[in-house]
Amino acid sequence: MQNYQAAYEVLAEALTARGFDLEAVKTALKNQHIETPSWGYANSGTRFKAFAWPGAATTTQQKLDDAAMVHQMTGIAPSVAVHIPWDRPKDDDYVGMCQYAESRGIVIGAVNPNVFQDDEYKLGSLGNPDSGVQERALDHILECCQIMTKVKSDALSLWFADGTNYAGQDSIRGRKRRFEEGLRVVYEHLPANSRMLIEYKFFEPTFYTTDLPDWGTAYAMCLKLGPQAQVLVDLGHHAQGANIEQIVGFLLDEGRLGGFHFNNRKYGDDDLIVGSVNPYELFLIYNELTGAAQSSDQPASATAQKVAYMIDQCHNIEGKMAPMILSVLNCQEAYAKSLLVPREKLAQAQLAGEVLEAHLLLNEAYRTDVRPLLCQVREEMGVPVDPIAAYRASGYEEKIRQERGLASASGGFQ
Ligand code: PSV
Ligand code: MN
Repeated sequence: MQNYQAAYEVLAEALTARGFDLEAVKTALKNQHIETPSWGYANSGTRFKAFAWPGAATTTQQKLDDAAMVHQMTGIAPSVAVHIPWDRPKDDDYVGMCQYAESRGIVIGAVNPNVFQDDEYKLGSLGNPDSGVQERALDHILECCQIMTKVKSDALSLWFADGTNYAGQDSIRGRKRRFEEGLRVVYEHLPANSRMLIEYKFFEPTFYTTDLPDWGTAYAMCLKLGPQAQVLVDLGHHAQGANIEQIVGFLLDEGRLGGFHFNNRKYGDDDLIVGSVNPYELFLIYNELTGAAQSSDQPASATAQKVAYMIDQCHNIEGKMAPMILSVLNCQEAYAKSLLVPREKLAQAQLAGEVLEAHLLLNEAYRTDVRPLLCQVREEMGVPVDPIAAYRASGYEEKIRQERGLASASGGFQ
């Protein structure tokens, strides 16, 4: 899309005629932020095989370098989530890690504790029947609360692999109570002005019960904990056919939508490129968010403006950097389309019971080719008009292949 100007002029005229404030739309797009995950730059894959990608990051410095490059190409990915201990720095120099990120033009975002990879966690972490293991998990999460302060993060992002595989394996109510107690202690240790994001997942790695299986359970926990606890929606963590935009709308209206892990799925927790399977769903999710942000409804509007937009992907065969850039761009495109929903007209059609008209109005926005608009926005932001082409032409991929080679393991910050 190098010669996009003529198409942009036509689109700009059409949007202005439809009553949109083009400058406001462009400003919103320039302020969009999508956080990328440090682990998305390393080798990962399925439980059957993780195919090593030449040049994939192994150290946290490399992951931060890669995240900085994604930001350089897109202009809207200024932060990176870290996973502890995958990103644990040498001598626990978290301040140094934070400074390194800043020197690369990005900041550290959500801190993700890991209470699922060690042998002790075979029967769970906070939900484990063994109080010693519960304590160990708690200690690690509390350490992550301290790390948040060192890396200037305001989000503790919690996901638990806890659950059971067999009926009778453990007490369902007992595990619930252990979770309530553990999360309560974590909540008390949250740094001031920070949030705890509780991510749910309906199955995997456990297959009979999962302790936090759905948004309702996560929401109930948040209600018990307090206002600093909010729900994190990972797009791959629902049963087939679940209406995610409805979950988003509900949580926004309750002031409890904290953040997203964007990815896409066809069957299970597939962790594919955002928007690659169901771009319409992505648009409908953004439509809820933008509709709430633009409304005067509280707490929905304020909540929508503080949502942490994060990617959680696992690339196995498609490369690392270019797919990450594509995910960021797909979020940008969905957001742009959601900004083109005529909110007042839509509300009128809804109130009048004009079912087809309301549906058509929404779909008109979805069908708008916003690519020339996004090119113009990128031009004005001083980033490449075609970020993937620019990345390919940059020589970065060749450079990291040469410097890093082919590695399957992943280390921390050296
Ligand atoms: C679990 O499937 C998950 O979505 C959680 O967010 C983890 O932190 C992440 O994937 C990485 O394993
Ligand atoms: Mn996730």
